[in-house]
Amino acid sequence: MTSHDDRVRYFEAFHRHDFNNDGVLNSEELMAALQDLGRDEEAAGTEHLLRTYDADGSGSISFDEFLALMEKAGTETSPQASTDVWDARREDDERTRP
Ligand SMILES: [Ca+2]
Repeated sequence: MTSHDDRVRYFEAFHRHDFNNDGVLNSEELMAALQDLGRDEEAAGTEHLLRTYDADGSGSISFDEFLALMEKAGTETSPQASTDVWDARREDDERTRP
């Protein structure tokens, strides 16, 4: 559940980084907004989030989509973390090799 305070924070970050004032965030604006909220996303990670949460396929994130993103992705592991899991698995494979 997103608290009222979180919603206010997301709302402010969303609008502060809507640089061209079109009411939605493109990938650049989304990356800046996420950084403002303490999520340091690479450009590739931001593109991934944008594609995942762009419910209407507009290529940009509306505030509703941004809320869904922060509610779900805020607690999810980032793509970087899944790379770490892959590396750990690969090390295991090497260790079990004769
Ligand atoms: Ca915009």
